[in-house]
Amino acid sequence: MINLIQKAESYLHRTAIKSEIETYSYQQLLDASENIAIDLLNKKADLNEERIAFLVQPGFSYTAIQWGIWRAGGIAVPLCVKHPFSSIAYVIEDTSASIVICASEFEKLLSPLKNNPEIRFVFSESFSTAQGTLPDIDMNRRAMILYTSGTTGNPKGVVTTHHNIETQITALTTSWEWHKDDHILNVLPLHHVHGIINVMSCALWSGACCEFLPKFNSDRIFEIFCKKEVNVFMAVPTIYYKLIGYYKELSEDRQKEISGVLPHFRLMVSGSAALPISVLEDWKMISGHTLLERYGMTEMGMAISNSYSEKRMPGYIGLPLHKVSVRIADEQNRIVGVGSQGEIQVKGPNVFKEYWKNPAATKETFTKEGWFKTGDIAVFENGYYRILGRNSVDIIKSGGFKISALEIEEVLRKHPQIKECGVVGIPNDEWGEIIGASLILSSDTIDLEALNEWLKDKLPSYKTPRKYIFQDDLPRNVMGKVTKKAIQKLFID
Ligand code: MCA
Ligand code: AMP
Repeated sequence: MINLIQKAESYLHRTAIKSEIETYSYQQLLDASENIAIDLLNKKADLNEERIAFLVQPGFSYTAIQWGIWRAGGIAVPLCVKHPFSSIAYVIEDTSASIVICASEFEKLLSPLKNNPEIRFVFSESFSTAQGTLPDIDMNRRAMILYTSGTTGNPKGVVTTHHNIETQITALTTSWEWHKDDHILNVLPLHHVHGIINVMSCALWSGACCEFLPKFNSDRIFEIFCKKEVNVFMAVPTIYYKLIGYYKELSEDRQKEISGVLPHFRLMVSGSAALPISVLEDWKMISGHTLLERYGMTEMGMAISNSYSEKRMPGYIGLPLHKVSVRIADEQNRIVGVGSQGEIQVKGPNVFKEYWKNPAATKETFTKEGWFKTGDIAVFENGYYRILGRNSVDIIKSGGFKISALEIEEVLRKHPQIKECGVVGIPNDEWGEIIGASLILSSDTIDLEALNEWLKDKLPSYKTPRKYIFQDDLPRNVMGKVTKKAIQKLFID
């Protein structure tokens, strides 16, 4: 039994989802998801963990499809609405999805897959209606696969069970005191934990309302805030940075109006990347809120959080959430003492089951004692955890998205005019980091506009380099290995 869905029975007439034009009750969500489940089953008794990929905009349809897949016994594989075909095809192929659900607006994008006899295509607007029985779902079954970049080239599928997901949800609903009268605005993409679990699923678990704004837009966000319905907001630091910049350009009257509304919010959260103190302070001036900063990862949901009701520590991520065990360890996986830096390692029912079809990577990421190695470096001091950085320079965080430098390098190397390259993250106030690429050309010059155009269908836009430098050779250490730190320095200088 999936408790998230079961719980909806007790909120039937409350509003579950709000989009710009419509509102939908929990009853409508249950009815639509049941209908979808029966259609997906197509007379089978159980999808038995078949992977069902879906490409729809955030909104009621997305939620009903996710629940429909789960109720039919399938694994939900949400696709990113902003990704180019190559990234979407990679996920569909890697998961061997048996069904692909797409909104008709994406029909053209997905048309090259249409002739694949292994895949059944369904339009999200046209599920058939039929009667049927739904299977009973064990909580230890696989529920979702989300793709995340790692220190190897291709993104990996992170598999979570229903039990993992429920633990991730309840850790937050209890710690942050979610309530059925809450109303959250969801501006985040729905192929990552932040938007799916922290925002959408926590709201639905609580009987609260989740309002969707599919395309990020500062003006629209403030407009919605000023309707005084929303009382909870969660976003990545880049979004707060953009909202602050937009607010500063507004007239004094409008600023007053907004700053009169925001203090009435119950909760405002930041995460997915380090929150700069300057952003925390500026947002406090505007909203009266000290943003609650928390720390998480696709593989484990949220692990560490500042307190909801007690003092929040700027620059710190707080303490472990309910049922989550955390330790700081050195490179030999030995616990280090208070005040010493090391890797954050995590254990608990929130931690994912496995990387999809990748037992070697799964094994590699856990210690012998079963601690998940996050790759994040932190210190425990003054009674709280503080993040210092990552143990790999090849992981970049930009706009809250995790990006593998190696994945971008692999693509760049395929360009006929590029002989060698080194990709790095460059610190940036707005994006956290922006991507820089150091190129060694096989020709005298390169047309960067044409290069960006060439990259368009090979990489999502947020994985595209924003700055380039050209070199005769990449900086190397005495062993001849390229040193990324030296490349980073070139961009910063
Ligand atoms: C876009 N642009 C960028 C970048 N992305 N420039 C530099 N670096 C980037 N990374 C530029 C574009 O080229 C364009 O420029 C302009 O910004 C607008 O592009 P667009 O794609 O429309 O961006 P946007 O819609 O404004 O998006 C910004 C965003 C987005 C809303 C901050 O990045 C976003 O939704 N981030 C959230 C990611 C997230 O949810 N992460 C959670 C994963 P021009 O105008 O010149 O053409 S992490 C997670 O789930 C874990 C568990 C956790 O802890 O939470
Ligand atoms: P992802 O793999 O996209 O789920 O991103 C997870 C990564 O985001 C973590 O491993 C951290 O590097 C980073 N992250 C999440 N929250 C924070 C935070 N509050 N401060 C610093 N980094 C964070």
